[in-house]
Amino acid sequence: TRTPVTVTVTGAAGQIGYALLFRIASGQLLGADVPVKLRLLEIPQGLKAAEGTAMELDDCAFPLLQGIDISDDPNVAFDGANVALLVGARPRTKGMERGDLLEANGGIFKPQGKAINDHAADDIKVLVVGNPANTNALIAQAAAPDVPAERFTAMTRLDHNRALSQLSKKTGAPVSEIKKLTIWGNHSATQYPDVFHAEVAGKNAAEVVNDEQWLADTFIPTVAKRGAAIIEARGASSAASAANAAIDHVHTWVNGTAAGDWTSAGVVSDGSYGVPQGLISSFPVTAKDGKFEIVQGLDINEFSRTRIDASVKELEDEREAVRGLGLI
Ligand code: NAX
Repeated sequence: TRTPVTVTVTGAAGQIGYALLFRIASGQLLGADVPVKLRLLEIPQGLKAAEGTAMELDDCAFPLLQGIDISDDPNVAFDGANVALLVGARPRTKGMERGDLLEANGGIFKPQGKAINDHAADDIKVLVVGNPANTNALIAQAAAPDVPAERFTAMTRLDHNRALSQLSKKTGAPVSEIKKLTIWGNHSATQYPDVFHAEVAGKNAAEVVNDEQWLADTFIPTVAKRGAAIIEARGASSAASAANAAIDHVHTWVNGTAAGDWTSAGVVSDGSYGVPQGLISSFPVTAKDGKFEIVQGLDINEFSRTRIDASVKELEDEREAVRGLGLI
């Protein structure tokens, strides 16, 4: 039998946490043969609800689940962690300026980054889900100088999956036949879902669609504003689909991408495609042997260039703001 993998989930009592924990414990995150230990991190007000979720996890009698610990102390929750899913964050409330939002989240992600630095296992992999995800990931990464920077990632897989679904509806091809879609930039309304290198049943997706107007006026805004549309319809933000994307992100990171395909993830830029080094920006990535790699050498047309640059500019502004606040 394999040694258990320790998975720490922050914001465990929240709605994404509730949709995520049962799937991790059932083996969907790492594989049906990998035992897991769960560590739940919550703020003091969330501890009781986290205990309730832990009771339900017990009641599932998952064969792979080898223990659940709950804490409000990051130093305890990240101790020995192999995978950390940073879901808990400070949401934007009415009248809150962007600077206030970044500062409030800095107060969460800086100490969590430090705790990961000091206590996590050597092979720690971090996925930041809590918004603003890219910049929160940057803050945590900057607070963890002893951890290789590429172990800190931000989630754009939900955007990727939303784009797959929209393109499938438009073309009539099943999602299984759509490859090489890319989300570029920030997980925000400026993100750019790119179909120019994508394939639909082996053909170039942009040629299959053959409708730049639809791309600009329907596809891109539908994907970028899907989160708001879910809130409008459901009265609450995306939870099960966000948890599903977090599962996909880590599963791909650990188990690799299929030959002839790639996915999207917020990873530390190496300067590729004109994205300033060190920013955590979404790129087309492959995964192999537990490492993401940015797909190199794609031609970026004018349509894409403008949109990638605009989203990257927003990330640069966020980086400037958190620098100004002394958070990185
Ligand atoms: P909830 O408000 O339901 O849950 C958040 C939980 O985090 C709460 O239980 C809260 O007590 C806890 N928490 C707050 N500060 C904490 C801290 N310092 N340490 C540990 N726990 C803490 O939010 P939920 O709907 O679960 O969403 C969580 C985050 O995911 C939000 O920031 C949200 O914006 C973000 N999302 C990111 C997405 C992405 O694609 N990257 C999509 C879905 C989602 O909107």
